[in-house]
Amino acid sequence: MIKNIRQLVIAVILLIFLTPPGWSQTPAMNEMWGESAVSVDALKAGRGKLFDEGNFGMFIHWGLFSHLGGKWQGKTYYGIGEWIMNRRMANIPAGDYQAVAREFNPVNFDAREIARLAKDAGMRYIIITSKHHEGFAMFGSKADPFNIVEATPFARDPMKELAAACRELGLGFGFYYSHNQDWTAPGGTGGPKTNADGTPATFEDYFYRKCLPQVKEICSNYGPIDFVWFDTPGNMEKELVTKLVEVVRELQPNAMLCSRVGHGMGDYASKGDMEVPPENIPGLWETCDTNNDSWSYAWYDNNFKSPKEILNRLVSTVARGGTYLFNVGPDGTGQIPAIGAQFLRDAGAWLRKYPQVVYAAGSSPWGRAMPWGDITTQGKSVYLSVFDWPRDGKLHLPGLTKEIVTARLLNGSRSQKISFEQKQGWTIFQVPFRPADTPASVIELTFQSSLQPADVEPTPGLAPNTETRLLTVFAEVNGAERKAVNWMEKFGEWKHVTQISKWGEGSWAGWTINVLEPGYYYVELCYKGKERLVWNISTDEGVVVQNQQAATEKYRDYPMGILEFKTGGQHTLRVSLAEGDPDTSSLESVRIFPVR
Ligand code: JFZ
Repeated sequence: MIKNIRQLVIAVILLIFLTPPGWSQTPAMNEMWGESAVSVDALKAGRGKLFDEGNFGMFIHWGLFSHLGGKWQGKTYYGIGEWIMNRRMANIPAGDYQAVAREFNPVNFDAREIARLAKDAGMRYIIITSKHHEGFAMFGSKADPFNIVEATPFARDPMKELAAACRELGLGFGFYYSHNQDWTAPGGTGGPKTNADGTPATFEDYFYRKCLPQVKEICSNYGPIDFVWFDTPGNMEKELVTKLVEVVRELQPNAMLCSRVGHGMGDYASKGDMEVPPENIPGLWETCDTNNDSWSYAWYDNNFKSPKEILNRLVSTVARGGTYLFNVGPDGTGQIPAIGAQFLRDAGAWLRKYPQVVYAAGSSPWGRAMPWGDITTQGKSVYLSVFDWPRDGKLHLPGLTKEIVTARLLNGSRSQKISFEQKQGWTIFQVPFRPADTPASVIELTFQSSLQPADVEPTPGLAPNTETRLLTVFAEVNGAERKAVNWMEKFGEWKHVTQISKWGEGSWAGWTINVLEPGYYYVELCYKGKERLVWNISTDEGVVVQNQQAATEKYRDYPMGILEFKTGGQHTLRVSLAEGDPDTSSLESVRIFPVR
């Protein structure tokens, strides 16, 4: 009992400590982060074509924090670099932080080079931090002297240069602006509580003296812009958010607002950071992701996503119906780290060969990713982007019920016809043993008319030559609780999963799968929990796999045993907790792969 109270107290302290200003860990979290769904009014209003069809943009986090690069007074702080000022990172007093501006001189900044990189990567627009939570304006501001033109030896307005460079190359352009959090402006959320003269500062002081005038500046001084990306609205009042929206609408009628402006007022939904959602989502939405772990430059962070991973995430985001905003972090000299830049160019080289897979492409009629890659559509064509090429000459596609007119393996402008057979609800393509291209090969299928979700039987398949993962998002749940959970891996690096816990008497999670070939399969469960757990997996054929394995507080795949499917065709599979704490035992997915 005492132990439990102690744990409760520790949990409450941790929760308070770990909740960033302007964020909330309550059930209203999605609303706080401005994730609420939005309609497609923007398209009707004539905005948003670039967003809707471009599908791929460059995000840039650049500010004073880039000069610090994850280090303060000789010590490295791991996590998202732009939060280094925060009390859970280096805890830098506002005055000390402001003094950093005197050292900030990004002489290697070359707007044309950055715009050229975005273009070469196949991105269609750039959205850059004009002011992040630190409160430092990366543009010349009359409203507040803490800006790059006035407070640094650099004394140039790099936003003018970047806006011009984007225009020159035909790229769209937009600004990120932290409207609620401002850690150096008196009255800003997370900022000093008193003005310079010692009088108490209110949020309105910050809003009317700095935020609103600066938003007018970014909407007036850089020509027509395509985006204003407000962030972390927190508890900001609707009246104030409305004022910002009105200013943007008046000064930049074609600019798209992301939902993080707050109060459901955006043109499109911004989904949780750093993730591609597992299921198709209707409407206009974007997922933002970063090229390494941090958003802003950090000296140690060279965990760059490979060209293959960039493309896989991009294609999957488009296949889910979204737009991919991919971030780079220039360093304190203004340069984008070379490895990240090269990987982007490599990804762009592939996109130039297969533009139809991404630009203006439609979502996958299957509604979820395939084990080998993902599917996008364009008119009467369907594109299978195969990132994990089969080794046995067979590519398996489950559930297609419409007649294929042609099937071709593309390689740039060349293509070769491939044959296929259809059985038990599967289409099996005969493909060369070697992939046609890297990091992904593309197969184009054409149909008499465009392929619709109604032309696909959505039951996931279990193919004999690849692993299949059954996610709890898609499970039928009986007597247990399914919920989406988020946590920080490093500080500010969010991970998101859907899990099933709170197992009651007789509760289970179930899936229907279409098994092409009967036989033996290894089955693993991905879960977290405490001590040792016993899970039970059973099929409609009466096959049972029950086993005990360890558990840790991190999700991990644990081998359970061999599962036999005695016959092919549709089967159901159920997972239940046989022994262990029903509350903390959390199932994330089931992994099945053939023995042979
Ligand atoms: C915010 C910022 O605090 C961060 O520094 C970065 O700019 C990022 C793009 O946006 O952080 C968030 C905001 C929302 C979520 C996660 C991190 N979210 O909805 O999961």
